Amino acid sequence: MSEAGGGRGCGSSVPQRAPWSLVAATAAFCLVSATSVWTAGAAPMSREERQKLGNQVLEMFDHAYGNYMEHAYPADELMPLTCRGRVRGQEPSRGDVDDALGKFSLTLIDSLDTLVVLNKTKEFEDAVRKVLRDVNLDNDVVVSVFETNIRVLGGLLGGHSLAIMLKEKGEYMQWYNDELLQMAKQLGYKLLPAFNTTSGLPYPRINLKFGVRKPEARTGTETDTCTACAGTLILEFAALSRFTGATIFEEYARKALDFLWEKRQRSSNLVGVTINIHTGDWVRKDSGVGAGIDSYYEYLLKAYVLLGDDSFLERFNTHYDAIMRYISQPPLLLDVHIHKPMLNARTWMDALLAFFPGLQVLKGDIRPAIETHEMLYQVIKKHNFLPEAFTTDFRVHWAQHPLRPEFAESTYFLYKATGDPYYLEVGKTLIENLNKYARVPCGFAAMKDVRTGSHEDRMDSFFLAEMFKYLYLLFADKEDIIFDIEDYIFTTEAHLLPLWLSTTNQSISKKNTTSEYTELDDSNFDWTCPNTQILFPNDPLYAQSIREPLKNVVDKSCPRGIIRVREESFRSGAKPPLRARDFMATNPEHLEILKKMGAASSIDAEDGLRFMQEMIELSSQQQKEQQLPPRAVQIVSHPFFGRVVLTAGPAQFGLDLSKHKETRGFVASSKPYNGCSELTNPEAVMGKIALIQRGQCMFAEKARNVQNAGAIGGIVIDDNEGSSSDTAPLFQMAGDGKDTDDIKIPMLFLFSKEGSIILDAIREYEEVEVLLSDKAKDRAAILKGKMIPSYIINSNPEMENEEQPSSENDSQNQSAEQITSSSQEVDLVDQESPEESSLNSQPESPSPADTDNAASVSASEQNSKPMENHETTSLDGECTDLDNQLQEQSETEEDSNPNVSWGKKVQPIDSILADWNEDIEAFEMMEKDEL
Ligand code: DMJ
Repeated sequence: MSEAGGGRGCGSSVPQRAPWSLVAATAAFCLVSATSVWTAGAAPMSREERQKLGNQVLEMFDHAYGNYMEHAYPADELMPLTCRGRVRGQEPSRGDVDDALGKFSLTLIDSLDTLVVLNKTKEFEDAVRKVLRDVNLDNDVVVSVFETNIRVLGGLLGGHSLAIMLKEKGEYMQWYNDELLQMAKQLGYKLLPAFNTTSGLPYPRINLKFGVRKPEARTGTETDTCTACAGTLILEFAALSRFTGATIFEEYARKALDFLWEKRQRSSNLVGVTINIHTGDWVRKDSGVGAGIDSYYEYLLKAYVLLGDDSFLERFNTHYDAIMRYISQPPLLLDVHIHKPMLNARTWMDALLAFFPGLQVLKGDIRPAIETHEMLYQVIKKHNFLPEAFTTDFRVHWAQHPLRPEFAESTYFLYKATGDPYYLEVGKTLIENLNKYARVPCGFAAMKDVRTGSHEDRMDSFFLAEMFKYLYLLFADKEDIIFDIEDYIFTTEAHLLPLWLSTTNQSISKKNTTSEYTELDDSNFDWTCPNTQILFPNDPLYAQSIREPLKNVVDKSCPRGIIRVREESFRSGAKPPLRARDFMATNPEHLEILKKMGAASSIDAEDGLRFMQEMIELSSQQQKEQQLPPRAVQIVSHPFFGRVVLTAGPAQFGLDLSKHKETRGFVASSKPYNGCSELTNPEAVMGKIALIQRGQCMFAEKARNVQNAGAIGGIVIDDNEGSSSDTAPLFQMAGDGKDTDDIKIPMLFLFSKEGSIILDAIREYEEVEVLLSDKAKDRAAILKGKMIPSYIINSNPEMENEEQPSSENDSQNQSAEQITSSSQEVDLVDQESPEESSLNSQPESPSPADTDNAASVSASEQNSKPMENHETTSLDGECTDLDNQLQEQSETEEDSNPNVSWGKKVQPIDSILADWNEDIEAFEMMEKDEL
């Protein structure tokens, strides 16, 4: 262990030792001590079961990595639905997401140190040889500086760190001569031109061959970057400098960090999401701990851990204090405005913030970490995965989930700190969900919509770099890992850098530090001292006691910290404040209260502020509520067996699938196909789900005609050729302006591309059975009582290979008899939840026919936005409508006002409320008019 640190004192009760020693070393201590004293709460997990889960993680990794190597390498990433490599330029552009792809075999490099952690030393040796033989870093391709740094530079350095460790052990990598480090250095020099700005903040993108600003570079005109993009370099750059002795990298990364620190909003000590790299002005002044900022905070604390430089700890503590003061509303973490930190900037949270509880563990602040983690876990339990964004009342805001690892990361660190077996059970659920819902024959596919269970043809490299590491480490004992993990620090991409770097080539450490530090008095650190009482609780039920009150938080309405406290005080008899949801324009008392809200008292002011916020939230909520969520059409007959899930639009009439059991039936085309007159083939659609073409009459008319013919449901297929839910926003089918209560059957809408999958399936297999539901069903439930091939049931991948149809023809020729003869009766007669089912529904290995079908499900890689999310375009990019509204408002404020103190909650509310006075007057006018 490095002797780094001796950080800022936190009062006499806390040792003058860097908090990082509370990271690896003490987390391990907690693990040992806590498990040995564990007496109640979650039942301890036996070593046998932990090993079983660890082995499951290994098998899953093999499935992901093996398919990448077999079907995608040397491409950057695997497309798991079409089972091929993603090559930039050969697929439709996905915008910024593609900036991670530099034609440098990204997934292989990102996986290097995972191989060693998972004890796959031989495979690591092979992988390193492949990187050295095949990877070219001199491609004419524009990549993200941030992504290239954390994934590729970090991957090479992590690989190098473990290669030299193995070499020293004397068995593997004996031939290794720092070749990965040389590549890392070459890449480091390629990234340096990005720093050619007066501020020292890097350009967000660089051309690997031509750098920036040359005409051939096709980049260098950008003016803005995200805070995390500029502030997540120090670990990799400092490691590169210290490994090689070339000081320039660490110097550049330090300069960028110094600049960000200088630009923090001085009264709130928060940073915004994006900054102008030339002027240093904040472009987006909202501030949270998720997208756009996350790893900036992470790297300040970890830079202190790795480099032992007090200034980083001091900066981190200052920011942390501000985060806990303004952003943290346990269990929520809500973005605020840097100039008006009492004002929430959003009513939703993003999935990237799930790393934060892990960082809080490293910091030693366990209680809020447990609370936020528990809240996130409940969201996961509701949707199987953490949606990219979810509202403060835990509804899905952006339904995608690209298999992000942040929650697994926090689970691992919380387990290390508390030793509470509860976190092992959490990890087990993550494993089960990945296998149940994301596993496909050729890897693991990102969720396109967690509500419907539909997939995207994408498996990001971070899934291999991070997810499998954290899950494996969660269940591993010390002896399961061939080196001491506590000698390393995890980068934001979970690459491992050795802590001994802190004592190597230290000469550069402070050379370029431009900031001056004012001593902050201890009150600034109330939130931040690692509290040994909390970190090493004697009470084995400590974590459980914190989780308990939050058990049902997701099922109830959002518990906003400030509101909760206020409400408690009103229980004592005083009149409760007027809430937006109760407001009635015709109630004079309400109008009177509203008027008073603009008055002098800070309590009234607070009520006024909240009322206005709630009004905004309420109106956006009401808008959303008029929109029904998307539905799922799942093909359940042979050979699909539930694997093909199509995202469908709902109807404002007919059976509501969210309230009723799903409808299952064979499909039949209606005649006439447009369904605009009485059907001429009622015998064909009777008892079936009718397929109808869009157009020529109202949706409701089509529904009535197929219902009259005896259909049990209807699917309207778009007549607009080539349309797809991948590229067009879904919509709901409206009624015809008349009473539609007579329509009793469920009706769903499919775009042409999705619809043609069903039509093709009919051509191919004649009998096609589908399930119409609000969410794709677990395959175990679908297959209940069915005769199914054993390769579907059997979870052993080798068995899959033995029994799967070996070619397209084999697959297609497989008759019903053949299926029956090689099948097992699944004896699950009545409805049973997927979780209860003993059927292990591992998917079979791919056959070309299967993957073709899967391919057409997600043929386009455009990110589609589910209906609920019409305002959201990108987590890293633009804001929501509400964001923009509030942002515009805050942009009129001065950039920084050192005279304003946000230290006390009451004071700023008055000044914030002044901004709302006009609105309140407008309200009064409006009410008068109505009266
Ligand atoms: C990873 O690439 C890194 O963890 C990064 O800091 C942000 N998140 C992605 C995975 O979600």
